[in-house]
Amino acid sequence: MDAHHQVDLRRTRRLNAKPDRPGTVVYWMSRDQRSMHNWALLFACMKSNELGRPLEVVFTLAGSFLGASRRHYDFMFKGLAETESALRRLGIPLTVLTGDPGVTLPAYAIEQTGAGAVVTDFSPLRLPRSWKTRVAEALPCALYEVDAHNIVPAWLASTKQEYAARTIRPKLHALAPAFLTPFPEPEARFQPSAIDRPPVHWEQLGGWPRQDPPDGSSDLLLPGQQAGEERLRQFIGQGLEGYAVRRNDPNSGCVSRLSPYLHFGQLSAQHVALSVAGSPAAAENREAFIEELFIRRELADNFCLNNDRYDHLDGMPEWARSTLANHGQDRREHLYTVEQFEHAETHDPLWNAAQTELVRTGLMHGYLRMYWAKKILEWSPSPTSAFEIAIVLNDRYALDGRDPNGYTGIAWSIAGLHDRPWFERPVYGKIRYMNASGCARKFDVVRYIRRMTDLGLAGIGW
Ligand code: FAD
Ligand code: FO1
Repeated sequence: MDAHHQVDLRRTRRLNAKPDRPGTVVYWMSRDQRSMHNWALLFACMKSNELGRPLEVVFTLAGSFLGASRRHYDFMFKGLAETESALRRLGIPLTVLTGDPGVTLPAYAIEQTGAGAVVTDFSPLRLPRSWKTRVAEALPCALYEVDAHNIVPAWLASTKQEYAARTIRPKLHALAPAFLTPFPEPEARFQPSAIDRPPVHWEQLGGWPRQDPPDGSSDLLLPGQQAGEERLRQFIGQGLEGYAVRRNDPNSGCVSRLSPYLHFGQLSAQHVALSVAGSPAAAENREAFIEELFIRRELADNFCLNNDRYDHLDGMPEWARSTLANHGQDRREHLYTVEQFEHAETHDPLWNAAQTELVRTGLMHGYLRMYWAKKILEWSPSPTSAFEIAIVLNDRYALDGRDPNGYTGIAWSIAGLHDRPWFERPVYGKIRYMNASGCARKFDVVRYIRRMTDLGLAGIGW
């Protein structure tokens, strides 16, 4: 099998009406920062063979990206450096351009490569979409977009904003047999000739924020494709078997912690899904995991792709905005500023422990993320400010922040997205409520708090 015949063209779409020309093929890598299991790279490879021209990869470093801080750039650069080496072994150079991608990418493609076709990966977020609109316009050749992130291409799964998991699930399951297929082996090959480009000096790259936020830690997950593969292997060996029953217990170690690798595209969700599906774990665990990785994750891309206001209260369902407005004047028992939230200075030890986990490790367990966001709603002056605070803190500290999953998770917790009205209560209105005693029924809250606070970082190992 070779890449030539393996890329389903429904994974690709044109972003302008310009033709391919004789010239280098550029893969403008953004969301899918890996050399393996990458349909955008495979399609670019296919184009390069078709045109008989070399292939090169370009990453546009966009200065400050949606509140990202040093921990994110460190994670991203280490992963990209590994990808650069792997690509070089395939005869494909990787170049980094610094500045506004809407300007730097077309200038490079025209002046340095005489590009014949440009291929990029897909993101539903507004910022990368706005870069692409400008690049599509400025290029003299075709710009193709390939959904290398989702198992089912987001534009094929559904053309409208879905109501909930229950409405997108049958659509995704119907398309899964066509798309949840193995990757060709070997993957990227056959590009006709290599071009010579200087290696990237990652440590010398400028134009990104070097500061970590206060209280940050450097003891984070190991970045990169290989570290992601290792984590996947460990999870399949040790955590997956408890996933269906114990995933909501933050002390159990039964979640994958793969989200940072998936966010930066250091791992392919399709590869993860195939690995889990082929594992010896019990069906209930495989199915529960694939429900999150496939259905919930692709529902989040569907939401951001089809709702430009994915990160604002005014983009939320009508019933939720109206119930929150009805309770806008309700008395809040506690009110905190963004700084108090940030420094884990609330009256609630469980909330503070969850915030500490986020700040120290760049991760927060998924069950606590819901509790964390709902309490921000309860203790903020308005739902609008709660929405903003949750996004700022998530994007500043979470290694997987600035992701459709994050905007969707916050919208679900605070503004009823993909959920239904519940019993009415103060502040929340009909938004689903959560409290600490509910958490205590699910897991050993005291143990979790002790792990996050008393034991400090050394005790946070899962
Ligand atoms: P696992 O349970 O091992 O799941 C495997 C994968 O499935 C995850 O890596 C993720 O890609 C996907 N997944 C799991 N749960 C969800 C979900 N609820 N929605 C969509 N995809 C899911 N996820 C992010 O990737 N980035 C974020 O910034 C983010 N912020 C969130 C904020 C809030 C308030 C909430 C409620 C959820 C947020 N999520 C976010 C979704 C989810 O909590 C995380 O994806 C999950 O906790 C990551 O841990 P894991 O990899 O161990 O998950
Ligand atoms: N993608 C880029 O193409 N250029 C960047 O400079 C860049 C920075 C960046 C920083 C943090 C982060 O979490 C992601 C970042 N990405 C960058 C990746 C990518 O654009 C996003 O992950 C997706 O758009 C999310 O859908």
